[in-house]
Amino acid sequence: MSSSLPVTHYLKDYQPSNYQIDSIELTFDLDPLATRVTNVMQMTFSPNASDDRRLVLNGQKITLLECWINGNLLSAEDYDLDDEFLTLSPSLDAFELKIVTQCAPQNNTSLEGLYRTSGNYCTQCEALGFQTITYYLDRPDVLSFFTTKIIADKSQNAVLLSNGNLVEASDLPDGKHYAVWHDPFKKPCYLFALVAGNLSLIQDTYQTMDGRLVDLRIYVEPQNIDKCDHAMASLKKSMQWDEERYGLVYDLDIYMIVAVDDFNMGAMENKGLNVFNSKFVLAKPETATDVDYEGIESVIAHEYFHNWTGNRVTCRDWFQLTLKEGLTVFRDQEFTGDMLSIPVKRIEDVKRLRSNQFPEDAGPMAHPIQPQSYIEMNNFYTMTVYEKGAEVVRLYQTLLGRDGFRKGMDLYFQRHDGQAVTVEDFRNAMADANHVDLSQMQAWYVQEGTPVVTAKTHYDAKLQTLTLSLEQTLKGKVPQQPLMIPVLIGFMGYDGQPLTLMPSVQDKNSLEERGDSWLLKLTEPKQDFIFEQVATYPVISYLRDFSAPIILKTPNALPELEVLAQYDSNAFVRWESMQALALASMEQGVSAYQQQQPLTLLPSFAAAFASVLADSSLDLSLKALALTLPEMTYVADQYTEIPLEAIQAVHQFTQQALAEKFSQALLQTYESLQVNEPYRYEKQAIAQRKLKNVCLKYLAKLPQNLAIAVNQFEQKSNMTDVLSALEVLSHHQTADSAKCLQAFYQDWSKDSLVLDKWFSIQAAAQVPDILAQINQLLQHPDFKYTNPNRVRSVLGVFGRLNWVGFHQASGTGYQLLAEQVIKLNGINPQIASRLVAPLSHWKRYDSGRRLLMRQALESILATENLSKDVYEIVSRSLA
Ligand code: 0A1
Ligand code: ZN
Repeated sequence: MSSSLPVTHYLKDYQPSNYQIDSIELTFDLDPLATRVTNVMQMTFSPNASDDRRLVLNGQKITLLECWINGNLLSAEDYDLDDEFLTLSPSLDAFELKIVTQCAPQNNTSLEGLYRTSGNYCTQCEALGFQTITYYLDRPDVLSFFTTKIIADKSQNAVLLSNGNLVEASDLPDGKHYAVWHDPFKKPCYLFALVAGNLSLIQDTYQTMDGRLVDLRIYVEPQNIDKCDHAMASLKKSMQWDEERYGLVYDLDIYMIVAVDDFNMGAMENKGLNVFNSKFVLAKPETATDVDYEGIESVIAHEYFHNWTGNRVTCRDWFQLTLKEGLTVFRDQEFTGDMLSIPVKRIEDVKRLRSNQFPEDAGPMAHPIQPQSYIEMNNFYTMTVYEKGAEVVRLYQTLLGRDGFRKGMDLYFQRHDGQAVTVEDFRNAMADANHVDLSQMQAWYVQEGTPVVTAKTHYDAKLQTLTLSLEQTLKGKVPQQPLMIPVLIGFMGYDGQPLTLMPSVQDKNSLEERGDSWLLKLTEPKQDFIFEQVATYPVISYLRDFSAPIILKTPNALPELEVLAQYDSNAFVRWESMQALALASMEQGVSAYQQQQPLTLLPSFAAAFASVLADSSLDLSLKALALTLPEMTYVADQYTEIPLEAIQAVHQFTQQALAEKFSQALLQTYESLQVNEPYRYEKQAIAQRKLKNVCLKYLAKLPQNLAIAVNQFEQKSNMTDVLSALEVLSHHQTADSAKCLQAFYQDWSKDSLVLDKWFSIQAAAQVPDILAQINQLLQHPDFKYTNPNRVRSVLGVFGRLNWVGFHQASGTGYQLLAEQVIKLNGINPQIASRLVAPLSHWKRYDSGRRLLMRQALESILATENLSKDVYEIVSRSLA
């Protein structure tokens, strides 16, 4: 760390800006090592509570060349300049401020601000990157009209793009040319973008529901021009969906997407000019899997949806990030559900939430969806802000219904179009549009941790009443403010027949009928819900559709889980019950392992597995999900101190035992799903591939079946099947496996996204000498520290997905990760800091690992010139 401790920023310190920037004219004279930026701003003083006249502009890593006020050049005595701020003391209420600076995009490996990727120029300004381009009031509540002139060498930069509409373009002497773009919508600077380079494009049009034609363009490197069709189709579907579902229409005449190879995140919603990680644009059947196709469809939708939820209505300050991200993730989830399958999407989202967000919320980085403080804002683009944020938005829809939610959205836009607002503004719009009091929802925004709800039942056979008691706790305690938790439940007999039960009269306010379910509204720390005229004790289906982001402890035991897994009308609960049975099986396995008893499958789990496998009425995607075991890390989450070796042994045993026990049925299912059709990204075809590859994974646990995987690999039908085959082979160090990996490299070494898959598969492999393998990958000529996708494909995958390899008892995995974090800290702090997470959960492991993980974290903390990004995560982890 540098000598002074980094500054913490607090939500409670928010103050409106004392200056506004009415318009900004930017001129970029692009040069790899000396780009000159001229920034002319029309400023007005707008006194805030502090009564301060000083104008404090943000600016970092740029060289100030000139500064002018109303045409007068300032001298160094006229301002204060340090590493972060340029402070002026203007005496006028309205004036023109002109600032000329220089920067070197070629040397910018942080991929924040203006940088180079594959020889092209591009920008990334969210959250606070604009201040590395020019001096500015870099905060989302300062909205301005942007005009951008780009001047560049024409042969190297045929394409010159910025936000809004092209207003002028022409050639200049010396082989240069320029373009001027004007954005007619006021925006915060984090939505600014510039792209220049030699790019190819595909074009299409979309006719909006009010009859305007929008010019749609996707720009990519020339070699990728054959991989843009799916992205374009996804964009058009998104535009249509947002019109149909929310009445939201696109507002500019042009919508551009640019795909770049070097990008820290998934994509960025810059107004009219989205910049995407190429991973979320490029696809053709030979190169992209179903998961990639779905990822593209949903990220394209996500960025498109931001045009209203984020851009037209933006955030007052960065603590409100979930206002745009939680809402936009919710919208993209709903979109994907509508495009593919609502229950499948719901289950996938819950899996993601549980395996990524729940641990974050239980670890040292836990924070509310509206964080109250940060050191480095970029560290708060988290699963909590995004995914839990989306769950909280979903709560409004669950409580108000789809129509009520839509009314709230309408009012939100009516009130706040063109403004920078807060999560309270969103909640008030939802409440006011529906004439309800939603003030209790506030607790979801400010309290961290996953709520635990414990359900208990009492059946009174004489009175024929069933009392269901729900009790909520947060971090083991009664929450400071009880949360409003909607719990959707249903009833059935032990024969699987649905039952209709009626609540007692006094419960009517806290209960709502929803189809064949009841929505219980838990608002107190503890609450009883009473049902009357209950002839026999029913099976209760809890938390249908995962109606709240909680951990629900139910009294359901194996017999109830078996009934639910087989008969529940709710697909989520059926899947959940299968998971619970699998978990029960593995938990008893862990105990057996610890007592050195032989491992067995729990009979009720094996029976349920058999019946799912044989069920011909079940949707194939749901079947694939039901037959997939919970991940080892999910099993680990059930323990206070993780019994790693036991979980690994039991997980391995369970897969093996199922493969042996059901080899016939699995093989039959596998073969029945072998279709000789060209790849289509379509629900049924996706489901078939998914189930087929789940079967393959089990089958490959038996050595005699490895040939099936080799055969599937060699067919080269599509990347989904090729990669699934390669993945199962990668865990076996056989000649076949080596041959397939080699062949894959030969085929794809020139396609960076496919090559990432080759790196990932090897980084995730469950092989004994994984450390040597990781080191080899790091030394491979195609490994690049400056490319985030490549780094994630090795180090991200190793730390997050190779649970057993990373947690080797010797601690070599921890050391390796720490060394790599230190190395990346100097190259790209955002990427370095994101790699730390797997070490941060050290307190949950056994004493040996605990010590080694802590030492690894301490070695990072002891590094000189540690970035704020890494410092914040490591210091919180060690606290
Ligand atoms: N707003 C983008 C994600 C994003 C966030 C931060 C970035 O740099 C630090 C880049 C992109 C989204 O939600 O899609
Ligand atoms: Zn977003």
